[in-house]
Amino acid sequence: MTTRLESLSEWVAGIARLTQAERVHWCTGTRDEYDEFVREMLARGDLLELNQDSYPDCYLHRSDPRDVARVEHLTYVCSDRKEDAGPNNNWMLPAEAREKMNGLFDGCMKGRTLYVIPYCMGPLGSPYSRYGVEITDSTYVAANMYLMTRMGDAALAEIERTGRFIRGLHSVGELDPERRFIMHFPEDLTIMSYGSGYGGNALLGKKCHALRIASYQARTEGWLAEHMLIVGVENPAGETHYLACAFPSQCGKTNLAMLIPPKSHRGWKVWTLGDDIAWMHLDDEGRLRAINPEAGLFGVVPGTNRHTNPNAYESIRRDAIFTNVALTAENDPWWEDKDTGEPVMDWQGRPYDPANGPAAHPNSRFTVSAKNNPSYSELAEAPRGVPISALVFGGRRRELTPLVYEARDWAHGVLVGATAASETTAAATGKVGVVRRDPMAMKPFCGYNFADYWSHWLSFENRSDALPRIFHVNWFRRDPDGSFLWPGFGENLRVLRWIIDRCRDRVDAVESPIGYLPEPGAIDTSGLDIELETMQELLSVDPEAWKQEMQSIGEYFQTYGDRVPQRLRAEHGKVLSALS
Ligand code: GTP
Ligand code: SPV
Ligand code: MN
Repeated sequence: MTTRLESLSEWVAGIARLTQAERVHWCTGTRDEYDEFVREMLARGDLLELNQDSYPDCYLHRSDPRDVARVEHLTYVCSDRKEDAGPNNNWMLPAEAREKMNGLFDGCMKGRTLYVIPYCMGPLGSPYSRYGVEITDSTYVAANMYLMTRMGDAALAEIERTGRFIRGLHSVGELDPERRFIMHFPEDLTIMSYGSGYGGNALLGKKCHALRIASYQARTEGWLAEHMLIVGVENPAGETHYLACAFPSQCGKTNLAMLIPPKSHRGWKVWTLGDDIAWMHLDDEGRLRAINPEAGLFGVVPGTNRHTNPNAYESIRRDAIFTNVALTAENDPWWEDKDTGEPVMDWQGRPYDPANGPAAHPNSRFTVSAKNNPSYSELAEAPRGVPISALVFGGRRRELTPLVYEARDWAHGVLVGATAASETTAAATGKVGVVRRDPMAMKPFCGYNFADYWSHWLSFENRSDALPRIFHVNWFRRDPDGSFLWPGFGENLRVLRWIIDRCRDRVDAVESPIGYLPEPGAIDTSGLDIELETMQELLSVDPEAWKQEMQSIGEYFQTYGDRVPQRLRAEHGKVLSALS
């Protein structure tokens, strides 16, 4: 027994018995311990050393090729009542799910080490932070949790003090997709995940705890747990505004959070607070304040280079774990659009052959401590977080959705979030490039019925008159040849400037049926090689196409029946009639 908290020691003992683990290791969270994890994985071949001159303390992990992404069809929310999970989630009766999972976990750690990982989501000591304990048989998970969360003794001490923690049980099992489930029991604050070693399926502090379970808790406690980056934008006068932005997986959160201002924007600075998850609470003045529950980045590798994301490129030059990238002849990691070097071995360890597809897996990832990021904000450690000026929803849409628009007010903003849609990406298994509804970028992550979630969002309207303004952006419009219309990446700062100017009432806007759009010329394009017509196209609203979109949204709302809040239907009705 390595804790004085009986509920924890009994749980661990029970799981050790069930799984027949050979050893139990309580993680302390020191660098020495991480180094030991790395040595063990190197010895077993779970990690490969990269070129230590060019990539010091960097390693490559190759997943089982059938285990490279989140598995939404195998992810369940097991609330007592099916309606509480909602049409947005797969559901199973809790007793049935437990029985199934206990069957899978029975004896699954024979001959293996069981790691106990106490962790804290959020700055240690913050009133907004929450704690969890993950049990896992994966050294890779333990090492990633060291980089991604505040884990070890300090978290355990706090758990022992309060007695409160989320229980997360994980085993890689046989990595058999037929024996793989990610189960959530929000009413019991428990997670059980079996059969995958991949990020969102296995690092239980991230999507399972900080979004699915936390969103359920946030609803009953009056706060928000969102799939949002948090970024600070400092102008040349030294004023900083904080934005929280919800884009679906692989739709640009990490890139926006780490943005480096283009050369044309001398004197501007961008500070990263978080790149994936935001927990937001109202403060005494009614302002929404955000903390990042995570302490590291689990970022998409392909597309990262010196021009698109210099901060990320710099962050992953040391102390990083790469998962499923390719290798060069020099044993450097390589990925598509790295812009330097060339692959000799693909992500599966085969000699590189373009006929086999991309050299790096399209969902290959890096794991690094957030502290590696040159633009990491000191305020990311602030217990009370930062006040949010604007909430921004977005998605990947080749057509329809303008570069940027603003909601008329909070309730309309909730509609804008609730009606977001995006093309599917390689972050989850399944077809890529299919437009699907992804409200608030939370389709895979909301731990309860979306209709209740929209009501919860709407409820903030009655609790504060200092709420952030709400916007929608789309960096991914394309011309008929498939080229992006907007340069994106660092140049997205130009759009953030308009958003901030709107929040400060410094700039007028054009009213449209879907919300406020920038006036012609209001987005600064100086120094950009972009045609006037392209800007017009990026900022136009096609009433006929939008009418169809709104009608399809009406049908989508129908699938949630009469649980959909009346207020949201009314907002939808207003937009629809403005389009007719
Ligand atoms: P998750 O970690 O899956 O939640 O993804 P994310 O939302 O953090 O997305 P990320 O920033 O990693 O970007 C995903 C992909 O989109 C990468 O390949 C980027 O290079 C690309 N991308 C990001 N921002 C832009 C942009 O402004 N324009 C274009 N064209 N591509 C972008
Ligand atoms: C996402 O898919 O949104 C990610 C990666 O951020 S994962 O940790 O797998 O969820
Ligand atoms: Mn994500």
